[in-house]
Amino acid sequence: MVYSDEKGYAKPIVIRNGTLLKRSSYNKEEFKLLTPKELEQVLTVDGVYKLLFSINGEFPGPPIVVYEGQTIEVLVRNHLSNEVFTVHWHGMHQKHTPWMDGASMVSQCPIGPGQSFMYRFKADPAGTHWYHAHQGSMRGDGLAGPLIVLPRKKRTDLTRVEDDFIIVIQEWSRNKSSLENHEIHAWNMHLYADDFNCTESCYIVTHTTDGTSMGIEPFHSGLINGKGHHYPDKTETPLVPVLPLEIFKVKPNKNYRFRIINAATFVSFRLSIDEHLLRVIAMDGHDVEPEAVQSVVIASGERYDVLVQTKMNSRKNFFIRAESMELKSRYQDPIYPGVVKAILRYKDAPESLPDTTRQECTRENACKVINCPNKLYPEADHVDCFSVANLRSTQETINSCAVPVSQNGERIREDFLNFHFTAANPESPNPVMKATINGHVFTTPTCPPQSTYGTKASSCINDCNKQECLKHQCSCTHFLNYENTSLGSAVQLVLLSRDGLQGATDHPIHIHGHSFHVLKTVYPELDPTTGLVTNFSRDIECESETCLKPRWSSKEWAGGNLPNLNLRNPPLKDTVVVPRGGYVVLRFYLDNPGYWFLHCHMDAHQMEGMTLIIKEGQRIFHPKPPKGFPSCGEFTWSLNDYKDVRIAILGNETTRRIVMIEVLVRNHLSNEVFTIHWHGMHQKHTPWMDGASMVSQCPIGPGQSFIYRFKADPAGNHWYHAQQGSMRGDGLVGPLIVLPRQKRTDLPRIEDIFIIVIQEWNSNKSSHENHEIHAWKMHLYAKDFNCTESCYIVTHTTDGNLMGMEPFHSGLIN
Ligand SMILES: [Cu+2]
Repeated sequence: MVYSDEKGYAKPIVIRNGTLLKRSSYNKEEFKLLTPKELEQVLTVDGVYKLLFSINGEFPGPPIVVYEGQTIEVLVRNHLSNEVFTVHWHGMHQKHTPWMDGASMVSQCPIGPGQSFMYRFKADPAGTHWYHAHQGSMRGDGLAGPLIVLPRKKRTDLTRVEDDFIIVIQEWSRNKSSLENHEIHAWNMHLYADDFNCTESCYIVTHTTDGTSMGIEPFHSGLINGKGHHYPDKTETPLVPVLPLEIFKVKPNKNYRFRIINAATFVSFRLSIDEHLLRVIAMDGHDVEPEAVQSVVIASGERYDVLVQTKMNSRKNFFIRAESMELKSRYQDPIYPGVVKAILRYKDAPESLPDTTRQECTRENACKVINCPNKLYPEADHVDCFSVANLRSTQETINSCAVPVSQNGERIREDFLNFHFTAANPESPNPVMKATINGHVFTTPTCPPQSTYGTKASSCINDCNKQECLKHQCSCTHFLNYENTSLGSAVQLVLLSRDGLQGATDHPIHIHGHSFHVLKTVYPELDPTTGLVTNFSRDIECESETCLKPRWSSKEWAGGNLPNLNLRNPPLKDTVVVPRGGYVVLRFYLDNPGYWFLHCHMDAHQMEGMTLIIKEGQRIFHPKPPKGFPSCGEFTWSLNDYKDVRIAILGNETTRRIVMIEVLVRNHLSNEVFTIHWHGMHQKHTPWMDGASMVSQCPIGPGQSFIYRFKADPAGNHWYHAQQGSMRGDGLVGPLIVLPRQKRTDLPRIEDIFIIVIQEWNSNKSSHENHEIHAWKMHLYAKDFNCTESCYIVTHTTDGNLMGMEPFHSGLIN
């Protein structure tokens, strides 16, 4: 929570006695009331100070609204100090422009700090879509926004809509930035991440009603259009009631369209409006026959368009509410789910919070819920579940996008993809489980296959065929290869989530470059009274418990012949939830040559390896990228290449021994780029080895490597450190000691040499946050933005010079 004064200086906002106040002076404890206009400009989020990414100063990013078929042109400029990213246009088919898909290291290289990239593509298909960063976990901290493509032809089967609203819903990790969360996932520490110290109590994973693990990560807060409350203990009382919620203003007896986008990194939400029905009219942008429900369950990446008819006479406020799917503890005791709220405000309603509740579901008046993650709820919940496969495309949708069927009675190519957790060594007493597809942990290519041509393209890929992937887990660049399946033909995918683990869960699976028809969804067998899973679907057989090679339990079903597929009017989607122990059957036509990501939209799973690349059509059929399309890759030069440099360095002194320093730097970070500066080295004849980012070289991207090679000169105590943003402040440093050839003779004999690396340490904030804090001139307040105990006041040296511009936290030696 920050506001900018008229001079452009940012200042924090504090909460005193339930009121939001702004600090008006940096060297006094002085606060003033925020005007309503000022409050409107503040990103209050959930009331906690945290690094977030904004697009054009907005959070979520500004909506892009266009007409179907128009050319969208977006200039993306990266103003971050260390991070790279791309922007994926979720829902867009990118026909003829596969290199505009924004999948980092698949369609393009990421956009570096200070760089820009022009996206240009056709708005197709119409509907509610969105855009988000496709690099590390950055979309979770703000790099996302709505993308609405209006149809050229209006739907005729709907009543007149008074207004069109957008709901971007997401969870919000209040303690940690997405950069930290990413590393926490990589180290499998998310189970402990609520409070590593277990100060009050340790976090234990939660479950849905059918026993599936759901809260693998603790739920902190939820946001609707960037606003939300934190509910401690998950009860109905917010921590800071004064924080604004998003308000949707309506008039009585009208129809409103809500375009709901789940931008969460992890959480599925059950969304409803108190005392109002939702009429679902579209999913992932594609029209369906209207279906009235009490709530929709929306998973990460999905979109639902609903119509809401307002009451005849009302001057009230109603809650728009969404709940996470966690309903039971590990021990099957009921728990409170995470809650997100916004307000539906009727004309002339008071400016107060609603006092409404969600419809009580009873035997006489059961609640209809669409897209439950399970087949049914326990009997006592009185919830009627309705799968997305039960919805029907409108005739218009089917006319413009026919259901894929086999041509000339040939068998349809069919592939099974199991989204599960497997171990490289399942026999070990403590096997490390990784999110995989058919046992393949995805490794990112070191150059994007879509925009890389020639021999380089194959060297960027870690080939799965060279590995033993059939017996147990392997790590490689996993492809679903349709290269030899004719373009234009229909293909079928069977997506399942099957393993013997307690940790197994439902996965929202997203396919780039396509919308697909959902022909069937099957859930595992349940006990109707308890709602617990009793058996996985028997339609599928596995070769072992790990299930690397699933197949139909009945041979006649192969090749697209599974019974009870809806081939008449199935819904079209681009993201679909695969229930644990069940499966989803989908089809699409191979009509879009290119490389397309297929992955779980739960960020942690995607990052861990639940990803593959579809190769559609042979390379010669892929549209070539425009001239000057940026490239990236490794920089590994041979000693032979270094020969000329050596000659320059050595000159006539070829007889003398010269020490060359050779360091291979590999960037294993997910989002950050950096260079290494060799502080003290003269770099004579090798000025491009100085490691000054954007002076001597481009920074080293995530997954990339770079060989530094230079002469150790002069002798003495030197050091090396990252020269990018403020990263050296968080550990990218070390000593570089160059011993002299000739010993000093004027000193006594030395028994041992010690190195002391001394530095200050900011225990509250990462270098990334500090960098931004500086950029916004907020460091004077940074000790505690809330001034909880007292506000920080700048300190001075003995002669009165300003010294402690930033509060000193800790210091470290080595
Ligand atoms: Cu997943």
